[in-house]
Amino acid sequence: MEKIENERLLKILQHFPEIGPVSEIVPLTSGLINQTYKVVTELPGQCDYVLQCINHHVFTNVLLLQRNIELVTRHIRQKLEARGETDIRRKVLRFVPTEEEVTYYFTGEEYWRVCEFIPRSKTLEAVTPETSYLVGLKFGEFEAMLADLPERLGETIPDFHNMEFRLAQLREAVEADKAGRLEGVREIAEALLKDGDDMCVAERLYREGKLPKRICHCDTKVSNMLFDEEGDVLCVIDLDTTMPSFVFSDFGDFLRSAANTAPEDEPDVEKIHFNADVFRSFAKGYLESAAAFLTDLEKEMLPYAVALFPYMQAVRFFADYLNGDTYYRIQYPEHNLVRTRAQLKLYQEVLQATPMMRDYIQELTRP
Ligand code: GN1
Ligand code: MG
Repeated sequence: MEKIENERLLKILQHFPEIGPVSEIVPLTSGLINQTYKVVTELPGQCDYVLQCINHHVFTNVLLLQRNIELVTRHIRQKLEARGETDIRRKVLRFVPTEEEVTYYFTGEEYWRVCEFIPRSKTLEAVTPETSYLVGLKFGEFEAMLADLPERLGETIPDFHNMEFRLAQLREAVEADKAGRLEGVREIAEALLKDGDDMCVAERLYREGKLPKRICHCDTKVSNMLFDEEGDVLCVIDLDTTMPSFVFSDFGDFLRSAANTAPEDEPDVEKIHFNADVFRSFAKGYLESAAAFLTDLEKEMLPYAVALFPYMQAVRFFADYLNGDTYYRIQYPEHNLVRTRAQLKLYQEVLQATPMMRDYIQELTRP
């Protein structure tokens, strides 16, 4: 890293008094939204840290964001303590206070925060049926632990997983055609809009009072979970989008990445299939820890959740493509279009797997 950049980051770190002398700051490349670094400290026995610049164009209300995160981590820590858990430092994130006793520092332009780096932990980039069972258990437990959080959380991104809202954004993008890209990809817009009504069923049931919102993680990819050296799950990370949502968010979005046989931006759609084994083991783990608080309707609608997320992601990627790539970081000019096609293909594969998923969920939830 450049010397000037390094000095700038060191200055920011000075506002977090508990951090001792730093020997190195290393960029951590992951995530499409926030800029993240590992801060290696000098003294033996002192933990390392993760320094992050919060993308406040995405998370416009940083106060609300950090309040949510503080409430969530405190609640989980209390639960872990209450059940006599050991090594809690590695099982829930801890954010470091600034000299003002808040968990973010504002430079006048940017918001920064620091959390402890969890030692001897790793992320997995892909899952096997075995690991997806463990991840299912853990995300189900995460929701279960937060089911009795007394405080109300705000929406860190308003309408984040609101399908009606995402479709409205797509319609606007089609209408405006800001980047002049619609010609030639019109059939994608049509394919997406044709299924719009079906995919908005959760929002309608919510208005009718038939579906609840609960506190969900809303970014349940496998890379947002830390494992220890033995391959056991340690802790859930990336809590930025933890907010009230349908439980479909956590169930569906996990399988969107984990049960895809190819990356989310695979250019060759023939490689994209839905991995039924990953689905089954994740569903089994998830329902083992979440079934107790889910309603029958929520359980019955889990296959819908699995279709909803590739569909929603296709809508979001495509709207961003039409808008001229203003939201997702891209690596090449057509990246968002490639991502859209890949998600659309996954959506179609999931629809074909729906009868199988229905049978399996029924089997798991039969009294
Ligand atoms: C973004 O930054 P990252 O990779 O955690 C996005 C998710 C998308 C994902 C697609 C705040 O997540 O909703 O599913 O990209 N997060 C936000 O890769 O928009
Ligand atoms: Mg994220």
